[in-house]
Amino acid sequence: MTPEDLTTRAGLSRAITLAESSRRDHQTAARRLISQIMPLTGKACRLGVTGVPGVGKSTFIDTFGSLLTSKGLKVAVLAIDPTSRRSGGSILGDKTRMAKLSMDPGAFIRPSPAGDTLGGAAARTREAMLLCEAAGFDVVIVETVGVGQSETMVSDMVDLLLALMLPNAGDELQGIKKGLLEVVDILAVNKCDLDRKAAERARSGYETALHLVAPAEGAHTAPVRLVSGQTGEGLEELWDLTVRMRAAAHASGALQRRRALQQVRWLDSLVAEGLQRRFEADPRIIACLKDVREDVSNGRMPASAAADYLLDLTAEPPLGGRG
Ligand SMILES: Nc1nc2c(ncn2[C@@H]2O[C@H](COP(=O)(O)OP(=O)(O)O)[C@@H](O)[C@H]2O)c(=O)[nH]1
Ligand SMILES: [Mg+2]
Repeated sequence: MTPEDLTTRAGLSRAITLAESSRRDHQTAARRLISQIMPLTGKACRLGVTGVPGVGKSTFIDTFGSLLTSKGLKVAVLAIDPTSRRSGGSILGDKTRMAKLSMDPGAFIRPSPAGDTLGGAAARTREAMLLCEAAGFDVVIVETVGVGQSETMVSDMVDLLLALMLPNAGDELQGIKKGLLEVVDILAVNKCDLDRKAAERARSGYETALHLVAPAEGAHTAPVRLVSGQTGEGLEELWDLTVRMRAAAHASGALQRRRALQQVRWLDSLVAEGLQRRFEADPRIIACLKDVREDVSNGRMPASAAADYLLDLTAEPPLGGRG
């Protein structure tokens, strides 16, 4: 495939499929394509959207995305789905919840593949994001369910992370994850059409919680807004806020630093995964790993000594290798 192929929707879809494939020749072709398109990437506004199931992510993305396409922006929607392995389903499997956007010629929706690992899913989503940018999309929305490490992972590939929250503050605040508060850039209390008063109470609750985790040196805390994905209330203001925050981060250099850090962390995680795969595929490890694990589990060998033993094994050049 060549970069020109990305100008059609079908071509973009095929390129993403190529990047998702585990076949080695596909991987090689995808890597080559991604290297070629690098100069065309990086201009899009990368926006993460997270929240528990039922908070209204699909409905929100449908309305918000439609608002953006009505402004002439091209919008791509991708997903990192930590639940797809277990359920076999995927976040964007229910395109019915994005009825408007899935019919919109200005939008591209890509259901998440049934991933093997969260890290693997994240790597594919990053590549899909680059392909969408090269295809000319102005806004790339990465959706994730707030499960496990997924929101940290999304925050690590976007410019801004938006968390949608339910308006029933009392119960919700108990369960809000500190990890989320630390990585969120904008918090939106969704479904504010249901109960205005409750939504306002939720807002001040979240504001308090955000101040508590804020870094001491007067750094900014995430703003909290009220929105309704159903009625569209607050979405225009939310987009304005997004644009303003991103422009400010660009002007201060914070956006460039964030992206540079993301690239290096991505490199590190690719290297770590590659080493892990190489380790697990090493015949010397395959030959003894089961026994060593058993020895560790029976307490015959301390885990630390066992790890040293295995790592020392692979530090030697492979049999028939060098020399
Ligand atoms: N009243 C109200 N209901 C909403 C709103 N957004 C979503 N819903 C409803 O909440 C339920 C879950 O929405 P969905 O978008 O599928 O949530 P997701 O699981 O986070 O993707 C559906 O029944 C929606 O109709 C909203 O802004 N207001
Ligand atoms: Mg959904």
